[in-house]
Amino acid sequence: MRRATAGSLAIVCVAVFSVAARAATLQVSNLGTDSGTCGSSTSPCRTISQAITNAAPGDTILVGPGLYGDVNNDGNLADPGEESSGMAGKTIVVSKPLVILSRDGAGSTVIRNVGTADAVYIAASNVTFGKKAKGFTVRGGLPGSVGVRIDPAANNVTMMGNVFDNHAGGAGILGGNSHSVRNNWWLNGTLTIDGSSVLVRDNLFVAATLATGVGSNAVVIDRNQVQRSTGVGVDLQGTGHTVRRNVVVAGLSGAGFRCSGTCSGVAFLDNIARRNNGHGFEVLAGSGHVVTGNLANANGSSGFYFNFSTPTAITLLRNTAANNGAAGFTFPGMTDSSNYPTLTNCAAIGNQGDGIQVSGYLKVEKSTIYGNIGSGFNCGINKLSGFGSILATQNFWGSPSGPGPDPADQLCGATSVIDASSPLATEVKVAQQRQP
Ligand SMILES: [Ca+2]
Ligand SMILES: [Ca+2]
Repeated sequence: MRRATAGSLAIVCVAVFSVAARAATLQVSNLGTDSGTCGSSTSPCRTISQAITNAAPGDTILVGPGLYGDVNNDGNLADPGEESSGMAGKTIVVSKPLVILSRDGAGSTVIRNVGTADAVYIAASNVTFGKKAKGFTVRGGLPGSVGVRIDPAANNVTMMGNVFDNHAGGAGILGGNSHSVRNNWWLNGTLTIDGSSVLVRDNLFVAATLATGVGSNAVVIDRNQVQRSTGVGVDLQGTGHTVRRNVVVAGLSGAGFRCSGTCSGVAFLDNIARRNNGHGFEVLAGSGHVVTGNLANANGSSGFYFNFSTPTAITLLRNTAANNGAAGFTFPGMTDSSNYPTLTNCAAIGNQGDGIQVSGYLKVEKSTIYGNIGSGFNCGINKLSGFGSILATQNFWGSPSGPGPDPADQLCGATSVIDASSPLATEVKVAQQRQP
């Protein structure tokens, strides 16, 4: 068995080596001329599309600085030197496994889209489009146009170092699985991940939304920054996603992070939602979420707003809600005696609304709750209905003696079913892994 494996490996190695040996680099330049044989350094192609046609699978296409696509900006691709993919509604079609790079980076290499077209349509697996400092700026088009689209049948696409400036349309729609989307800038519009096992890391979104589609699965959203989104910053549907170390700041409307629709089983780890107009973290659906180490600061509404249509057990560990416009933590939906939220080592500090607002059942332990305005009533915990009960022992309330008037926060609403005994004497340190 071992011998047979070694033999198979040798065959694979020979095959890979022979492909690598054959792989060529084709040149594209604004000074080039398209032909069936263009691509050498002495006779570069004019268009990326012609180089794709001339390339063999595994080749690299190296694109010089300048303008590609709708060169004369008249809204069509019928003029000399303009891209001609041969497919309606697609400005550039990547139909083979190729590595497509710019020589000088996104700052000086621009693909101008037209109408409602997909600017870059990736129809093959194992495509690389851009690398760090070797990407493209993709911009232009009318409402309905898309910066980049990956066909659902295409897998293992790498996109790096690009600027998608889709002022009139969608930033991207990524079908297929196992892509790596790193170090790109997404300006305006929405990037929607529709596939599985996609890594989205170190991207910058400005006035844009990062979304996962209804059927998406196991998307890793890591270390991205989302600024000034016009809607929700990170808008999640689908299952099993990991959302960690992202910062969503200054959203103009809607939540920083939202989980709704088909969203289920999401891990929110060490994210920051700051100064968004809506809630910091808004979870409206699903079960099995993990919510650990997150900070919601100075958002317009609640820091953490978790509203389920059916009772759902959820544990919030090491999360801080500070200085938000409404309650620090809000649980307005149903809970029952076996499915309710538990807050451990969390902090609700200085929120305009209540520290924690809930109806039904809740457990809060080893947490810090004080300095909340409580809508003028100094409420650390506000229990909105007599139904259920709250176990809130071993918390710090702003005074060693527990809930009460300033400097402590007090209990509000149905206080008879809140057990706030055994208060702690000092603040609990919330060990968050990431702070600005
Ligand atoms: Ca034109
Ligand atoms: Ca107080």
